[in-house]
Amino acid sequence: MTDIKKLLAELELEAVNPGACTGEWIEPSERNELVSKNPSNGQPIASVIQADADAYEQVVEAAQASFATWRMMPAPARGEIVRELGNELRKYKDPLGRLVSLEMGKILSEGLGEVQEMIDMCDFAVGLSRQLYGPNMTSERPRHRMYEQWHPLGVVGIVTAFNFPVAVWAWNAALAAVCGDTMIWKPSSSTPLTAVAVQNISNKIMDRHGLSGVFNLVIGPGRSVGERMINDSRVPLISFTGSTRMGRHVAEATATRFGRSILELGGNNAIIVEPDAKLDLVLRAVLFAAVGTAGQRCTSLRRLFLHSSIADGVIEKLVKAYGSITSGDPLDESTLMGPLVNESAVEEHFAAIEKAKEQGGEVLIGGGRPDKPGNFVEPTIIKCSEHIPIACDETFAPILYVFTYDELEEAITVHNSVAQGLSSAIFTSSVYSAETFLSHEGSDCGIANVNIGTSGAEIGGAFGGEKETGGGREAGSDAWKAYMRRQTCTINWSTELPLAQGVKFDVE
Ligand code: UN1
Repeated sequence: MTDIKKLLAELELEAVNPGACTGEWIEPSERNELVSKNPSNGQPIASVIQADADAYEQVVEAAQASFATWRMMPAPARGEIVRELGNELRKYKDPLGRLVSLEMGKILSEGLGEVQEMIDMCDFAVGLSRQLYGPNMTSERPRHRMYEQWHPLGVVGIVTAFNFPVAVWAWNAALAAVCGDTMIWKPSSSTPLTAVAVQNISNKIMDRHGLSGVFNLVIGPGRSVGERMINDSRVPLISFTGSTRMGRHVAEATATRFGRSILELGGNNAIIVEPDAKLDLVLRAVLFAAVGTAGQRCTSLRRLFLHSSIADGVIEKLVKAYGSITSGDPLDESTLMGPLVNESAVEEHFAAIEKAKEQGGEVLIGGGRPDKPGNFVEPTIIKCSEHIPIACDETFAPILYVFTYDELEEAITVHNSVAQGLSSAIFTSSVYSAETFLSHEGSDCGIANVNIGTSGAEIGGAFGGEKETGGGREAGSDAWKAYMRRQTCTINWSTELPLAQGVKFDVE
């Protein structure tokens, strides 16, 4: 049993916490309390006073003011501060991982993994702080030099979802910080305490350097605080993780004011299993991707395409494995699946199962609600003889739709027929099948794996997807470029003024 009081104290959380911070915590004048509840039993953990318009204003002003000095600090010096943040997170990995599990409901190993993802991101950003490169181009004009450089962008708004309450902040914050941006984090209202805990940790580092206003926090409702931020022209970039419906709204709001957005929206991820696949790997990958995090990852496996020659055997083994999944307290080390985030997620889970049945799907296992308090559901497998309409929707729950196919090309066509395009995978030993899946006529997703499930990506790659997933890229590779502005510079060191394209424009 986790001693909740002790855990909160370790992370410097109170029973009631202020919900806005610039380094200094801000007490809003109105007392609008948000109670964070444990999704495993519905019990309150602690609460946060939500930010009001005044608190938001103070935070934006602080973020803008600190941008003026932060951007002038050499990037490797900013990297040094991010290195310290990574080290501090190493110290707090255990309690912070526990709090993620307690408040969000993912199992402890995944809660700890999420903090590790933050640490990895800090390490990555430290290296990057010496590599914010721009290329040199060869000029067509004599004694001219042309090159590209990158400048910090300004204040970045980071809107995160409940399912990765801290890692997705780190994807954005570590990059934005080394790029010279300051930022405002609006976490999900379902996970305010983890955000306060992370802010406490970053405050320690910034205090050490006499800095504030770089990492800022506003906790408050999307309809007031979130709306204010996405429409605020003082915030040139909004990085948004959440539903496709909200993402469309964010895209419109930012585009109207010529702001930028990074969108990480819904997925509808699938695995294709070829006849020559190593089935023991398939089984483990499917279980982790479909049942892990109770199906509440953007990368969770929702659709499984089995070649008809191996389908019956795989289904039989999967059903057996599902039967032995233990659900319960995510902090108990024997638990494999925790609860869903709230009661409406439970309702959506059952509504999707009902629709699937109406559309001809056959529930092979699951479909029920365990007899215990909390937002628990049974992980569910639904066999479908065709690609039914409900399989085109993303339901944030542990429901797996299973289909059979005969030709790989046919499976890829159906695979790509959904509106979302985040993560995808094929299991095969054949170079032909793997390369077909990875080719221009293969998977249309932002992430395409071979013999690895759809979830659990490393931070080193760019993370994100196509179509209704929003097109954004975060974390590794060159995702940092979205947090900076590009400048093309041409320098003439000759005594002439030749014009490009051979244009003559001389006065007598
Ligand atoms: C998300 O679900 O929003 O690839 C992020 C993964 C994790 C990140 C998921 N590294 O499953």
